[in-house]
Amino acid sequence: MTDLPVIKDIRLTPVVVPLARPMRTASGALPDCALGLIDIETDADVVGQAYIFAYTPRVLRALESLTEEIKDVVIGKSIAPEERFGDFQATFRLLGIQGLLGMVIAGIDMALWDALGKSMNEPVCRLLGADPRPIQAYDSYGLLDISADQEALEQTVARGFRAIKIKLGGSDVAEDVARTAFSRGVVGPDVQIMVDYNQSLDVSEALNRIERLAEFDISWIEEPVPAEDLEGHRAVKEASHVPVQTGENWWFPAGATQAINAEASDYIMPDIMKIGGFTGWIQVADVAKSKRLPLSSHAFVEQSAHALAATPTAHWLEYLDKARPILVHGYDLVDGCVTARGPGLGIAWDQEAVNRYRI
Ligand code: SMN
Ligand code: MG
Repeated sequence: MTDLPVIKDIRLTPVVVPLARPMRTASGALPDCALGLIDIETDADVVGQAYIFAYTPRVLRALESLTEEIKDVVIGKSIAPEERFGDFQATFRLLGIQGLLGMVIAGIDMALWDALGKSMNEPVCRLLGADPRPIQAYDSYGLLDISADQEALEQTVARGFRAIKIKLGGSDVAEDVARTAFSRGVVGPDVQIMVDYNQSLDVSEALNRIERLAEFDISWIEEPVPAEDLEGHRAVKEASHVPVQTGENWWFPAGATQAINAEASDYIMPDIMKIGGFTGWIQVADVAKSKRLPLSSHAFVEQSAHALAATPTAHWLEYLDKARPILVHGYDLVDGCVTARGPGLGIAWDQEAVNRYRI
């Protein structure tokens, strides 16, 4: 057996890319998309690449300089992702790794898995023990504009999506009902509809609104109350006939385990960045398997297609295609599904676009 490539350098390139559909939520808007592109140079003919999602351009420069400050922890060592994750955990045990530091560590983890896949000429999912397979995907919308979004929803159905997610909240229940009725009217009875409150309600208001939406056949209600309110999520879950979904704001497997043990939701949807890259994800996928919890992804179309392929309780992939503007080839929808490809994550930066969107 030959030795693994050794890490020579790591950098994060901050970009702000346009969103095909700028997104409004009950807890703030995303007019465009702030990404950190991570490149890991090795001593072999392999560059590990992955991106992280910064939510706001305000933190991109901090992420760039954090990457510069912490890269020496792993430079000179092999690209073995789980070992390098352990190095970071040990280095920052006293500080803790949530927040911006955790985002960089997770990004480096994903780029290391990409490098490992490329060095073996295999897709990342195969390193996790699974062949690429089609994962059912839903189209992800923000707060709908009823006067303008009909055509977009029709296109969603025409493209073959069998589910959509819409954002609700931020105003009164009448508006929620109007948006949900409008969506159901456009997509018809055969397309599933999930709704996302982005943490904007309290328990009693959540139950009130679920009642009002009952007639529209909702497949899940997401983050009805603040993400850290595990008791609140559990209270909604116990009283609701609509399954409760949450997880995009759980930090690392420890955060996920806490929420799962609190029985906070019927379904779970870790974010592959906040959960700690592939190294964090596979631990949570294991817990989900033992508890038989349907597990969906959050954003990160490409990384999630690999992770969900290796997730025994894989449920839905969120098709929030935010990195496409800086990729040579995005991940397309085929028959309502997305399938991972290799080698590695099967992505490459479109250098001209990166130069254009770099801040
Ligand atoms: C969401 C919020 C913020 C950025 C991206 C996505 C959202 C979702 O909660 O689940 O799509
Ligand atoms: Mg959400």
